[in-house]
Amino acid sequence: MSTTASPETSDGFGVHFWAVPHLTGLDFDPLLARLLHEDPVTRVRLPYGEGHAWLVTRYEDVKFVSVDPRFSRKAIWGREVTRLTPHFIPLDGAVGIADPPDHTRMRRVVARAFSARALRTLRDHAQAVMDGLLDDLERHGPPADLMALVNRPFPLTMVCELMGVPAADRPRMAHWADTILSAGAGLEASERAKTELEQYCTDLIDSRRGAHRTDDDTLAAVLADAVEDGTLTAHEATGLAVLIQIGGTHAVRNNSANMVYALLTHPEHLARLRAEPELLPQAVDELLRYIPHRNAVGLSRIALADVEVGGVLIPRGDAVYVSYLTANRDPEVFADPDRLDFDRGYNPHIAFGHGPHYCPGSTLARMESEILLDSLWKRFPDLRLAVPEDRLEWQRGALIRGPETLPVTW
Ligand code: FLV
Ligand code: FLV
Repeated sequence: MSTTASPETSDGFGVHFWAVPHLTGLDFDPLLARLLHEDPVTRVRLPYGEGHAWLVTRYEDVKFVSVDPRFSRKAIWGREVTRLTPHFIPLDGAVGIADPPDHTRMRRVVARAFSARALRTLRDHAQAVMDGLLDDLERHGPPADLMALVNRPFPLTMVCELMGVPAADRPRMAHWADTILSAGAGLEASERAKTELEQYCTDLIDSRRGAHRTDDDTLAAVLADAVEDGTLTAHEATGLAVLIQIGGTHAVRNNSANMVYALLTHPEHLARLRAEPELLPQAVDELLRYIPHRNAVGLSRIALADVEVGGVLIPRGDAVYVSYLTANRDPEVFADPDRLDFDRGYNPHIAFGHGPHYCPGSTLARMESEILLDSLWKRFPDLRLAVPEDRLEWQRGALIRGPETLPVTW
């Protein structure tokens, strides 16, 4: 067995030890890039958990694994699959680790709240929230940390209003989301945050149960109704709420900050977008494709049978990860994949995942990023970084990548 410590060497049995590096900016993980081109179905070992897991990186193979029912999310529960974090994120039985038909039943409950139609009615409100935050930014004056003043509060406010989390509880919500979605907070702090958020969501949903509610269209009320009528167990409702809150708070904050950073550091793209605002939806989709959203990989699946993927036999019982990041850079699907190209006509990216676990909040996330990018430069046409690019600090131990702060001036 090799004893070299390089993160890019395998152990002699074809298992790559993935000592996830501290990446800055929008740099693409070099190991991931190499695997996509040289070893597209391979095995990796991550810092926590046990043993190794398969890693699938090509677009078509990633889609295949994401939809084939022979790869189960449910079967990872209780297994110490090699992973990026000391703790395991979803609650037991939560939607992220459920398979159809239970999974379908859980998703159906929240689908209406996230439908394009429901979100169209939220759009005016979202714009008003953004305008209020930009008022605050203007009052603060330059230089200002966009992360603290805009990118954090905007998605936090939106998902909390959707769920029915009162304003006074939102700082705690942000803390829980950041602590749970981190590999650096330590096992104890992460587990405590999980327990506290679980209790909070249980109480929030409970508070909506059986009440004679009028005019309560919050997601907490929808979940409470589903518990009342027997569609969901109380624990399933809580598990859904927890994943929606942490994703809606933390992932959108970071991803949208990376979009702002991408535009601030690609002046030609920014100029183009400002000259042709109708490009915005297409530009947001290209940014979603291009931005390396996360470090390493998130949740695995277990092969319930021997399955061949990309010409490699994955034995029954083995854990399998997919990388949506590499799929989005696959040259078989995307011409010149490492280029940010707002004119990309064909862009079937899978930044929100694929198959049954496709992000239920994708429409909300897209809308938030569109409003953010549209409003920011309309209001502050000279917005620019307040420090040199190489002085920006990037979050350490992150699952979802993003800047620590985003100091801007105008
Ligand atoms: O919700 C999940 C998620 C969100 C995200 O923004 C990035 C991810 O990698 C994930 C994930 O892996 C699993 C989720 O349930
Ligand atoms: O990033 C992860 C993640 C994000 C999320 O919003 C929900 C999740 O369950 C997860 C997860 O399980 C693992 C991640 O790395």
